[in-house]
Amino acid sequence: MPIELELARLRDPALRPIGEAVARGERLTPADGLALYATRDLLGLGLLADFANRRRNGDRVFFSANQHINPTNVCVLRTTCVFCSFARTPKEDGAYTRSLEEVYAEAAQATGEPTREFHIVGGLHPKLRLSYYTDMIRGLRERHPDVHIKALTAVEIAHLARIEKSTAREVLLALKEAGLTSLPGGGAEVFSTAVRATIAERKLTGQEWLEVHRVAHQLGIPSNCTMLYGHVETAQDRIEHLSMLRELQDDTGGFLTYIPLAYHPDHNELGEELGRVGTATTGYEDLKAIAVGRLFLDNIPHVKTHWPMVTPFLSQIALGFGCDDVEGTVVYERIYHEAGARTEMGMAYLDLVQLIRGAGKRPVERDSLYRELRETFDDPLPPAPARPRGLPVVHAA
Ligand code: V47
Repeated sequence: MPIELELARLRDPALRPIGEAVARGERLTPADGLALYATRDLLGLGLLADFANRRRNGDRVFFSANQHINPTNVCVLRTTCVFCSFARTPKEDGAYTRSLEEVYAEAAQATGEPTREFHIVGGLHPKLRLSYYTDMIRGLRERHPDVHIKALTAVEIAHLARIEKSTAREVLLALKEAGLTSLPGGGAEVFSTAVRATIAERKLTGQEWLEVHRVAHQLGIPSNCTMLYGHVETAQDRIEHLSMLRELQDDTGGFLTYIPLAYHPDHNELGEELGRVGTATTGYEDLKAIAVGRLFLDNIPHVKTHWPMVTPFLSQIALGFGCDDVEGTVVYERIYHEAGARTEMGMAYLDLVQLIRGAGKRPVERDSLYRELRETFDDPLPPAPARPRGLPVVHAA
């Protein structure tokens, strides 16, 4: 049945011409993007984004059975990335660096579970070499041959290239050879030089982040992309960021999904400075971030809602605001929980299925490359992943 866009339901006159462009399948301009951010007609914005999403994905919503693993929180940018609550200096309380055996022990939770992806990101450790990561990937592949490995943000890739006095291309080739499937989208934050100078001084520049992803795509490594919103950035900064992602995607087609990341202000310097401790983004902002992403990024196939950050409740509503993908089972989430997220550490497989169904959508289990694995959930389901509640054993760096 063809889907219809009821333009008469738009209350904001500024949305009308944009709605007509969306109905015709035309690309939105930066001025359109700014108007989308400016509108107070949240339901009108959602209507447009839902239309764009349904045209592409119907009522299907993807999810994956994944496990997040963070091998170290020691980070050379500890004092300059002021929005991050996860990083530690080597001697700071709570600093940890896993041995490979500890990583394998954490990953062993996947045995007998329907895990399809390890999502591995961490700090920029001053001493860990590329071989630590290639050995880790090989070891995980040997132990879990069916599990894809999505590992290391562009920032970590660039850091390893510096440590090895090599290039991002060489690092990516070595990781691919070891068994890497794809790159996660973290570290993008907001590309604006002024914003980076405030929140992430000394982190690689936006252009450098994009270049690592360009090279990955050229090497046949697909990746995700993100934008960290809800701190000091303006609507103009956000649209410039999205425009740069869209431009790279026009060139390479290598981005699989876009994930807007809601800034969490607890236990970090920026939150204190902004007087925002205990005050995360609002549901209104979160839904706008999803909807504008869906409408502006017309060439990125998927838009994912990250339930650990915005709550499963809001993620379910986001499925009606342009989102076709939900973060997976996760198992143990550290980065946002350090920053004050009050959600569970992980979500059971069946709960994800129910979350999606409860929004009137059709759940589709996927792998890291968005190959469809399972659409029927009425037969006996695989066992739900365990939900660890305590902190796993760590040793100081
Ligand atoms: O780059 C750090 C963000 C990112 C905070 O590719 C924070 O599927 C909010 O890469 N408040 C890392 N955000 C996470 C990441 C990711 C997450 C989900 C899915 C995917 C994917 C990738 O976490 C960092 C940064 O942008 N972050 N600190 C904070 N206080």
